[in-house]
Amino acid sequence: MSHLRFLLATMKPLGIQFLIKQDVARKVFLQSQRCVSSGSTEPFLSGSNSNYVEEMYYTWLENPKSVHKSWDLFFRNANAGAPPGQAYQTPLPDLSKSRALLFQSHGLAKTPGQAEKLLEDHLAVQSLIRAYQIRGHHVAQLDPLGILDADLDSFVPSDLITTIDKLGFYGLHESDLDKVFRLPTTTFIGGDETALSLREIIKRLENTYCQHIGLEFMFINDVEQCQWIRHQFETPGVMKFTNEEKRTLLARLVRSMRFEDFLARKWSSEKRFGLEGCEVMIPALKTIIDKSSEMGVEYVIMGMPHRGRLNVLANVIRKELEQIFCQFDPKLEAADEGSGDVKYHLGMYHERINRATNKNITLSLVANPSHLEAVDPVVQGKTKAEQFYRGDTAGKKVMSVLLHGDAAFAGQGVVYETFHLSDLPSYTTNGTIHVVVNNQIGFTTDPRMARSSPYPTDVARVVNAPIFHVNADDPEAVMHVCNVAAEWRNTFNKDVVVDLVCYRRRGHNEMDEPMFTQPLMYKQIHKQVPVLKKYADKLIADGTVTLQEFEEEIAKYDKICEEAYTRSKDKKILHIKHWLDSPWPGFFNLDGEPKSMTCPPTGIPEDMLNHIGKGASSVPLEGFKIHGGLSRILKSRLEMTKNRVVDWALGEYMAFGSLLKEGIHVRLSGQDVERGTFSHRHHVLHDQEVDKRTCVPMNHLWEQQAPYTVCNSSLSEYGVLGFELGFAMASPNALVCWEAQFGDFHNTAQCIIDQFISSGQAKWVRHNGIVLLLPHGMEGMGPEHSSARPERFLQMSNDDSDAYPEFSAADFEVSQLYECNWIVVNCSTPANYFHVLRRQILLPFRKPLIIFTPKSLLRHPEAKSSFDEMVSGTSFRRVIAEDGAAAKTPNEVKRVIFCTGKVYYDLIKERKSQDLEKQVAITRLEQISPFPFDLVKEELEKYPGAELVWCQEEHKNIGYYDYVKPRFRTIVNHTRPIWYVGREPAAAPATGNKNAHLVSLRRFLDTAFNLDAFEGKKF
Ligand SMILES: Cc1ncc(C[n+]2csc(CCOP(=O)(O)OP(=O)(O)O)c2C)c(N)n1
Ligand SMILES: [Mg+2]
Repeated sequence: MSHLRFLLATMKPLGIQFLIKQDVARKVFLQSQRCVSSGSTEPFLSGSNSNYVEEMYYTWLENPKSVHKSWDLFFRNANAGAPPGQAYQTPLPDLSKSRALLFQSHGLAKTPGQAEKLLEDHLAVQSLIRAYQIRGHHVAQLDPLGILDADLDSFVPSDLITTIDKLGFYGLHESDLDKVFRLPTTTFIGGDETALSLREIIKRLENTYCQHIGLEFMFINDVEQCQWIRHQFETPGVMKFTNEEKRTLLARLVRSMRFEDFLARKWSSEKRFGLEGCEVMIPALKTIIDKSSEMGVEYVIMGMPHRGRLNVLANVIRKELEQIFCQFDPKLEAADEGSGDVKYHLGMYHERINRATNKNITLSLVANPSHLEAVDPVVQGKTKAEQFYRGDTAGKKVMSVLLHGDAAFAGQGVVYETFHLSDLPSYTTNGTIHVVVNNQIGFTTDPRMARSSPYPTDVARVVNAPIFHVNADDPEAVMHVCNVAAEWRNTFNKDVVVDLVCYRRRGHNEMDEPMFTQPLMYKQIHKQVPVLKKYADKLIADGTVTLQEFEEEIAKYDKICEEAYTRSKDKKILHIKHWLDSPWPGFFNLDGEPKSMTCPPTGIPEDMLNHIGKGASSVPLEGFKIHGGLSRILKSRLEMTKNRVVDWALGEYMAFGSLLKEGIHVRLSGQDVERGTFSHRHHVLHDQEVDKRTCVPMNHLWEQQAPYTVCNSSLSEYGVLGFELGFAMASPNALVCWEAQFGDFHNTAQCIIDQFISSGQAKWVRHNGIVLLLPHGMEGMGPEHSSARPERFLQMSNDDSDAYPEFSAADFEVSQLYECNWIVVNCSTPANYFHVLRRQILLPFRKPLIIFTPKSLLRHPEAKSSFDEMVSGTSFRRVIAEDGAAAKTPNEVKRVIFCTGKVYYDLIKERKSQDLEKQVAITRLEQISPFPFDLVKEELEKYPGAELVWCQEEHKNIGYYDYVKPRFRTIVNHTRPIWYVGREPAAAPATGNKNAHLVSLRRFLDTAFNLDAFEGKKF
């Protein structure tokens, strides 16, 4: 103890903050714990109490008034260096009413011994209160079936078990139950009262923490937020609902339940992933929406899995029922292009009046693939974009709601990646409400086999999101939790989780037999009275509704369903475009078609190039000191501008800067994109003398311009690419680019690429113009960092290898682009990169654009473009044909080498060194897919007698060869071979040995210019 006091005594107020930061205070108490066990001079500091002392001490450090006066005195005295045994003094009695009661019930604490007991008992009660707040959820009755433990653990904390046990644990006795205790400021169970009997304290705590709501929030590192939650749940009478509210809740449950019943009656053998067992989810969502609308939210964007999706469409979004029912008709023909999707994946967008608030509300449910949780970051990106375009920086008008299944929420890593975006300035949506349909099963797998964490929701703890578990068979408890969740989001703009602990009345889908695998659980489920009946019985019993009213409500909704069913029979055609989650008003014509089938030239006036070049070379802020190395880079940009040339970075600058002037928002996101992985971009300047002072010159280019967002992302591909895809969904008038650090890392976002980017339009008739920048190239850097896996993107391209497209020459390019699922390019010049970025916006429709971007070419002296290639009238060149000596005398050409990307520079160097410029033509494919059949054909016809070669630096089974080969053959009608030159097939995309890399390069360059290499070979 003397050690503690010594250290306490030395903690002068000014040093305390420092000590807290250094965690010295904690160590002090750890030491004090050791000291007190060997005979304490402060008698109340027994070993078991020292934790409380520590707790008190921290609380006192934060705010001396927040602890009991006795503690305040003690710590003050200790701090002032009071000798052993004298730091504690009995506080002067408070004469308030409750205090008087308190002393009455304990007997007047006149002597130090009595005072000490009083203090100890208070400490015990305070700890007890805190125990409920921290661990009460372990005791709460969360499982409606009453057979499972929502936290996967049947163990009940010993300090919260029976009254006797817990009293003993805290050194209290039954005789203390009627004693009155002053309540600490960290509880609201007293309401207006500041002291309560221990019996009442326990009763109220059990009511709050151990009934049908289990609260997890005490891990939050913010006292104000903890206090807020305690206030919302502990305040006596806080869960009272008016009769009107109860009737609305019942009516919503009727709709939810009867909708499922109706589907089950009409289509008993169809999969629909019904909500039975969690019908309360519908009123829960409606409550969240009502409350949020009341607080000013105008647009709610939702993402959800299969379970209950049709019900959400019908009863939350309010899609016309006949539109839903007609989807069950297998004979219905789709009117739209594309392959469409099953009914429980489609999205929806609906503007309507919110009946509870009489305000306008827009609801959007984002279409999603089967891949559980993949839609999470997409929803967040779309939400961010909608907030951004409305200037809703605090998320007061637009919000997202994400629904999850228990197994998926715990199992899918993208959930974690999405949570980690939640507080990043360029990615936050200012709080998401997560609702988990925790039916305590994932397909056939028990929770104990599906996760290692106690709850499926534990992932949310990483961002300090409060988690409200609630028994889904108690609709009022669910509504209270949802109201609080909506208010939480509105108050703190942070994520929150509502965990609806429920069950699944049927199998995974309606065709599955759950008794195969969960026999006991399902025996119980078969006995389980549906929540609607339970709640209706309750309301009828307490007179809130009559049986007749209840039955009328049911009959009314059944009639609505029947009538819609009849109408649905008349529907002969299905329009997927009626299920769009993100309409783009005005972008297409009224039939949803592009307004034209042309693309204007993408070049810009020379003075604009000059202006942007100067902007890219200067620092627009006064007194802003940049790094010397950067000054040199900016100077070289100015030089280039004067010389009318651009390198890669400047070409990109020209594209972005010009689009901004045209009112197009540009957003570039990815790991380290601000500087650029290869230190070439430098879009954010950092003051070398003022910490965190930054400047984005791109935002100072024009007086009137769209904003430019460039943001370093978290180290996630799946989450961030999904997010940017969602951002790009919101508006066609934005260039949204995601850059991978190296192209190969895109495969950790493969699900977004396969499920959304490549196939999104075919499934959901939804356009998306996202741009993927994937650094790619064999540079001897090893198997990683080399290949962006072009073969995979090409393999997923939908243009037919065996059919020459039947478009007219004039609109070949645009028509082909319109038909394709995405565009894959590998530009060899900065000018072409500039054009392809601009074409992305100038096209009358949107397609995803995949660009394999260079690494060494960024600084290659020859990879520069003249302004002449970028000025008005110029355009993106899908093919850059040979225009040197070979092109002048095509009949003398022996070989035409087709290639793409960086290898072109190796090839021309080699050709020059071998003096073969007349014999060998080299033509670049800049757009690989859709394959530029028309332009390649022109080239082939130009050199009728030449041998055709495809040359790539990638291994044969990697890269482009498998894609281009059949297309070349189609053009020549299989009359001429297209020989392969490149690296041998390999399992790894590149060697890790620099020398081996150079040897293989040498080898294939030799073959490329060995004009006898293919003599006598068959094709
Ligand atoms: C990424 C992914 N992996 C696997 C599946 C196959 N699958 C479909 S539903 C399901 C179980 C989902 O359980 P849960 O998240 O608890 O939702 P519930 O069906 O219980 O509502 C699985 C594994 C999938 N759809 N997505
Ligand atoms: Mg489940």
